Amino acid sequence: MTEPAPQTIYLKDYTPFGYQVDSVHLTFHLSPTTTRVVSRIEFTPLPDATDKRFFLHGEQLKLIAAKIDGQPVSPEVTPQGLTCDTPDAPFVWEAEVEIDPAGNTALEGLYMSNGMYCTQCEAEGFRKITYYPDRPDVMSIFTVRIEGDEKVLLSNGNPTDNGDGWAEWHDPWPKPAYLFALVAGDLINHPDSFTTASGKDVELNIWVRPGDEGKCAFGMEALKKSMTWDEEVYGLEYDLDIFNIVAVDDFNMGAMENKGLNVFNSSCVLASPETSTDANFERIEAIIAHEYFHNWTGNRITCRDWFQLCLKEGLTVFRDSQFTSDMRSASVKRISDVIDLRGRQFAEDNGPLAHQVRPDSFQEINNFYTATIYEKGAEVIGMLKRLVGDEAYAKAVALYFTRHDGQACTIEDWLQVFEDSTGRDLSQFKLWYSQAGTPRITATEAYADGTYTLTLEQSTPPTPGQPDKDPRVIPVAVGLLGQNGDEVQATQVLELTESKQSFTFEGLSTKPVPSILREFSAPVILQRETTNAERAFLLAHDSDPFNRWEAGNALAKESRIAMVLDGAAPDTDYLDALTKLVRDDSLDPAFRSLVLSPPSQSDLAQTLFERGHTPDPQAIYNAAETFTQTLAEALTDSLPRLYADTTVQGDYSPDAASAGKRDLNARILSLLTRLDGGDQAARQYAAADNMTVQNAALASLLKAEKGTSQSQAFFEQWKGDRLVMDKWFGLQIACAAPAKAAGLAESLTNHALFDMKNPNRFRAVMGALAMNQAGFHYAGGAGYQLLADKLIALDALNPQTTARMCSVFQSWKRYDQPRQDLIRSQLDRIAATENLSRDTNEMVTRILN
Ligand code: 0A1
Ligand code: ZN
Repeated sequence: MTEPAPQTIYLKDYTPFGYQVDSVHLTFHLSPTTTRVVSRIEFTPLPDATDKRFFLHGEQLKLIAAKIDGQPVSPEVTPQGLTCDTPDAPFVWEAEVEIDPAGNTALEGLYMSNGMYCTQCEAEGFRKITYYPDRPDVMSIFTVRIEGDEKVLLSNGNPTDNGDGWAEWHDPWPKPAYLFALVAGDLINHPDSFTTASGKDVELNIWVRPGDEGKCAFGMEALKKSMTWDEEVYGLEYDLDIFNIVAVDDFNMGAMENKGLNVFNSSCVLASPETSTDANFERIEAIIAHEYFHNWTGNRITCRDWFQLCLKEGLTVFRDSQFTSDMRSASVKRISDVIDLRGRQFAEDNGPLAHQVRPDSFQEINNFYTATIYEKGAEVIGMLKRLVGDEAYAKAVALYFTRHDGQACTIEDWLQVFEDSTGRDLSQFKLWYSQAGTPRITATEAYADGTYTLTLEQSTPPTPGQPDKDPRVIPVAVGLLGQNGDEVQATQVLELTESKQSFTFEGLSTKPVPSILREFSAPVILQRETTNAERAFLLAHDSDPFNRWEAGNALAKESRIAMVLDGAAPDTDYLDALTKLVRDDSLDPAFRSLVLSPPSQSDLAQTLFERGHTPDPQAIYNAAETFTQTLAEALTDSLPRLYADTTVQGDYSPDAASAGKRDLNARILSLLTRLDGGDQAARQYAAADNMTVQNAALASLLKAEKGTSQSQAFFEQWKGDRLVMDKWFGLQIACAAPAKAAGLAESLTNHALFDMKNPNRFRAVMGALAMNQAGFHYAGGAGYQLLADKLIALDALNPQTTARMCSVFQSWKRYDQPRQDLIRSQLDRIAATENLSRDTNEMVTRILN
């Protein structure tokens, strides 16, 4: 059993802290197993406080001494923190604690990674550094002194002084403790500078371990582009003299926006053509932008409490998507985002882990860094912008920054600036924050006497704790096409506010073909009786690139579903449309590649389940294989030409156009490999001078069970590079045949380079297994058992990463009884583990219920 019994925290219980924190001074005496942290904190009691308790959070700390106004005190200490009697007037709290960074495998608080010290304080890690009111609404000015032997000693804000073995930092901007950071190590910097729009010079650095300095240039360019973009698009400038980024190998998440000192998982910042794929480059650019944008949406304006997490995360994801759309192709970004949303957020919203964009209770906040908070949170911002229009959005956001700069805010504050600046009542819109679940929209149509009527009905299925849902306001972007494919009605945003509503379009000479939910204007599931002929028509003619892709995606899904359910052959009309499109050189290669990319096997499983069938992962896999083989054969004559035409010549560049071409090239290669037995892939592998083409060649070969020698060569070439080794581990499992995936994953967990303590490596192996749908769900349950074994072992070391990975079991109830029984027994086994963490306990309990 977990000790102590898990406690649920409720939004409705929010009470402000009864003291103001006027200043914080911290001194760190670094030592791997016995770091001393000395704090000197000025508190002022708030006269009107409802809760006057002086409670400071603190976990896994050894309290050496505590004083108030210089006098020793003996606080009452529990495993969660301490309480102490305090004066009624302003006072100074001083404490000295001892912590053990080297023994901290949970990677929260102060820990060590490859000999360097680093911190991760979001959400509640600061309480593992010293006693403090560790809550986001307590903001203060921090001054930090670090004493240690390391060459580089970094903290937030601006450097103020340093000497041999010490450095001091001062952050002039009030911040909550979750934005605190410290880094100390023998690091090397990649320096640069930036002059802000108002002429302020900012020193920029990316700090890495020696040997990685050649992998910083791309990240630095991304940072400077982000700084310029935020000035140009949002009018937001950087506000310190220095901006530091540090690459860390052991990190639970992608990166962290600590004020002036962003800490990055090294996989999200280090890039070079030889070691990183195009997808890595694009992701790095987006994450650097995301963390930088947090400086305003998150840091200057933060969250009142953790229930408001989407306030900073939804908005910042929305902003980084806008950035990527501006830097690259907006339509390709939108299509990729929707694929991602459906794959991760829809799965969450339609299963036992469904929760609101603003939850009203949790046990462990770390379990709520989810696709719902982040990606659906961003969709909600996108809908708001669509509803009020671009200009009104800009005005409201500007008001948000002037009204709330320096504050810890709520969703109510955010919506209020829109209400005040537009005069619009957003009470119905607010349901997007309080109701979980993905709305279904059913569209029906009628045409008579030149008038086309579109009737939309909305409903949202029950989710845990929310059986009934009210109708929301949903922006549905619609355009109409004439019979010849011309647009007869430009995109119009319909506002669906009732459970059922009709919209009319007049003056049409013939019945139009509707293009509904253009740009995916709302995160809903659109249900509509339609034909494959109409889908093919939209695939050929729709002027909205998203819906054009969507039509192809629907055709792909319907064809596969017919193959799975009826044993049908691949749909020939769809195959014809696809082969035509792939050969159409007038189309953007990235778009062609997206149209060629198959619907995910998990998405197909969910669709089958929603239509009342029990999905069989093996049958879905077989259908995918048959379809791809048939497509390859249908393209036999064109593949060599297509391969040659999409091969990018010259020096590698990660720009969007080259990356799109290489992506299409990789898909062509995988088709070609089905016909030539891997000859072309082997040649490509041998000639590869960048990771994108090397990785694509190896993937094609492994999929064809032909890549043994190349895989060995890859290992020999890259065994000294942790990030490339993650690819090597993951790719083998991703490409493994269903019957072999679990066994291969198990043998890789015994490999000398497998490291449970490194979250990237753990995810590379176990995450890849869970993503290999047919392999993970292979009859017999070896995959489930292996994952449960490893999760149980990891929980004792790193609860956060364990708990996150439990979510791969969330869709278990869609499968047949034998699989459900096998999964349940593994979940029960995890739940019964002695001393299971609060993180994992909460996840498993929610998944089981
Ligand atoms: N705020 C960061 C993500 C992050 C969240 C939690 C962490 O530890 C529990 C670490 C990082 C972001 O959105 O980038
Ligand atoms: Zn974020």
